[in-house]
Order: sequence, then C-alpha cells, then structure tokens
Amino acid sequence: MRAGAAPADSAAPTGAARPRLDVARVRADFPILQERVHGKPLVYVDNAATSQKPRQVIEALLRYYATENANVHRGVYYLSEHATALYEGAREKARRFLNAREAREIVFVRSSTEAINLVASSYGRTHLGTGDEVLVTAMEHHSDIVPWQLVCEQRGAALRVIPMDERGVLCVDEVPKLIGARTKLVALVHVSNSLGTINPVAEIVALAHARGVPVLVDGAQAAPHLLIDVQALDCDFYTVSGHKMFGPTGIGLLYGKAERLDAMPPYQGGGDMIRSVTFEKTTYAPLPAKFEAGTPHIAGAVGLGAAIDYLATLEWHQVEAHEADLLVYATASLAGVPGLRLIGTAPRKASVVSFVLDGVHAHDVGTIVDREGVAIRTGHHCTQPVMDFFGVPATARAAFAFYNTREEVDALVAAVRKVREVFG
Ligand code: C6P
Repeated sequence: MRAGAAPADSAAPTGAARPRLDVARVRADFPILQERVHGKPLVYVDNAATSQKPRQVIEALLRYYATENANVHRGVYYLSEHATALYEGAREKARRFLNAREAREIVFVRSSTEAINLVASSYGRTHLGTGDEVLVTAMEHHSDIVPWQLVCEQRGAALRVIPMDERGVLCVDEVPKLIGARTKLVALVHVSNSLGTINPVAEIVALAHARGVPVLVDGAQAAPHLLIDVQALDCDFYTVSGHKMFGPTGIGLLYGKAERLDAMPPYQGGGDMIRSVTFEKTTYAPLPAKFEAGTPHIAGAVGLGAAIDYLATLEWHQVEAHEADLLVYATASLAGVPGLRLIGTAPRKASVVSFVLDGVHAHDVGTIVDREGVAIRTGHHCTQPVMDFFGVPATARAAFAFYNTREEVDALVAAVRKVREVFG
C-alpha cells in the first residue's frame, strides 16, 4: 500500500512469488481508457503531461458539487463546516502522502508551477541579494528555472547549474564545488520529465545542508511513481501537481518545513490569509492560511484527497514492479526501430522513454502515431536546455502509468515503425 498504510514489504508473502499488479482491474477504474480515437483503442502514454483519473476521483468531484459545495473557513452553517472538514481532511491526506510532520506544512496551490513561484517570490525576495546565487540542475523544467530567473533579475542574483552527463545523470561530484558562500538555495527536480532520470535527492540535500543551504525539490513527476517521504529526504520544500498523480487539474501541493514557511512573507494578499486588517497595518494568519489567499480550489483538494485514497489501495511494490517492467520492455522494443535514438539512459529512471527518429521531426512522429490511437507528447517538454544539451530540437516521449500494458507498448512500437515506413 501507499503512504499512510503499512510499509509495502510488510504485506508481502514470504518465500512464494509475490502477486503481480492486477492491471485489468485497475484499468477498469479509469473510464477514459475504454475510449477509441480514430477508430482505434486509445493508447494513452502521455501520463507525464497529465494522468487519467479513476472513477473514485470523478465521483468525489461529482458528489462534492452535487451535495457538499460551500465556501470553507467562513460559514457557521452545516454545509460550510462540512466543506471545511473535507478540505482540511484532504490536507491531512496530503500530509500523510508526503509524510510531512504537520498538516500546517502543506499549502494547497494550483500546481507545481505555482508552488515554485510561491517560494521563488516569497523566499527569494527576502533572501536573495546582489551577487547571491540559486543553484539549479541542467535538467530542470522551465517552471524550476524561470521563476528563479525572475527573482534573480529583480535582486541582482544569478543562476548556477549542476551539469549532467550524456546519459542524463547529474554530476553530483560537482555539487560541493558549486555551493559557495553566496548560494542561497538549491532547486532540483526529483524525476526529470524529459529524461526520466531519478535524481539522488537525499544525497544532494545532505551536501547542501552541510553548507547551510536549503533545498527545494520539484516533485511533479515523482509523485505518480515514487513513495515520497519529505522527512527522509530532509528537503526544505517539495512541490506536487495533483493532475499528474490521478487527481484533478488546478490543484497541487507545496510542502515546506514549518520553520521555513513561518519565516516567509505571504505570497498573495486577500481573504482568509489575515489575522487582522486596518488601513494602517495588517497581520497575517498562521500557517497554512497565510499562503492561501482567497477562496481555494475546494473541489480540487477533495478530488486530490480521493486520488491519494485511491493510491493507498494499491500495493506499491506491485506498481513499481509493473512500471519497471514497462520501462525495460519499452526501452528494448523501441531500441529495435531503425534510426531511433533514446534520449535519457540513466540507470535510475521512472517509466519515461524519450526518443528521436533520424530524419523525422518529433511532431511528425506524434501526428502519425496519433492516427493509430497512440497519445504521446512531442516537443521540448518545457526543458529547452535539455534539448540543447542533446543537440535536438524536440523529442517524442512515452510516459507510462501503472494502468498501461505491454500490449500498449507493442501498439506504440508498431505505430513508430509505421512512421519509419512513411519517412523511409
Ligand atoms: N510537465 C510535461 O509534459 P504543472 O504544469 O505546474 O502541473 O507542472 C509543471 C512541471 C514542473 N516540473 C516538472 C518536472 C514537470 O514535468 C512539469 C510539467 C509537463 O512534462 C508539462 S510541460
């Protein structure tokens, strides 16, 4: 089971082979997987862009709007108190999901992008000065580059970059040399969206903390694949996008250590984030309300809570084994297509396979495989520096979730072979 449940290994039978993930059963929970596109069964392998939603999440949203909807933290009547309990209940589920120490360390935001902007704006504005540095990695998503550049420009600070090698593995040896007296924060991605690399976050956090530097981890692509324990990672901030982990769009999480968040100024001003307001002076509410100005995405939080509950019903060692099998199978099958080059070959990867086909633009690959019912993402994946590093304008990317199958990998590979035939 996932977070909040018994550790995965404790439920494992001893001696006998462990049962595999019942993929047919989990697929039945995702109505959209029954759809057909262009007359073909949908093969949805664009899960890094957004995942599909199980019936349990869809029903929670429907139930919320049909029978439970009211504003939170504002009413003394039944519905408002009920909606507040659901919203705060979702925060507690998120706390358990990330293994945060306290619920007030969980801030509901729109997505990973907003979580990083919150920290860049609030922490960055107060801690960065002329000549200071923010250390990022060569494989960051634009949402973990641009917010830092914006605040660096305002404060006269600069970005520095941890390099990676040609497999897409970070050069961790370089980290101690790159963290200096002017380094104010390290921001790194847990799982790369365009390469699939799983980064050694705990190791980098330890290196940064040894020099007194806090660490933000972009967990947008990690939350759907890995068990996350922010206390074990010891990171200062961790970000999650709900829509990539089988929850609704428009809701995400910022985890921050209480002492860090407490010391930061609000990101946005408005209702619900204040203690008292006069025209002369405003004082702010305690955590987490200080960072949740205005009416929040209540239904989104409820839906995300339902997604967390859903994940907790899965045996996580089975999910991991299934995704590892899909990764190995897809990597080997795609490598057999003439003129195909894999981009991102790190030894520790999530189930993401990026590739380019000789003489074919990635968008053409995407368009042709779509005619076969296969949904992949093509482009720079909001990681232009990664594309520059590998000398390609774009890649095609298949990102598998636990509901994907080897048969779907076969359909993807057959479709890519068709592209090869069209382009010769
Ligand atoms: N990557 C992809 O197809 P939002 O849009 O805020 O939910 O997530 C932003 C984000 C941040 N970090 C990483 C590592 C990401 O992969 C993403 C989103 C999508 O790869 C859309 S570009």
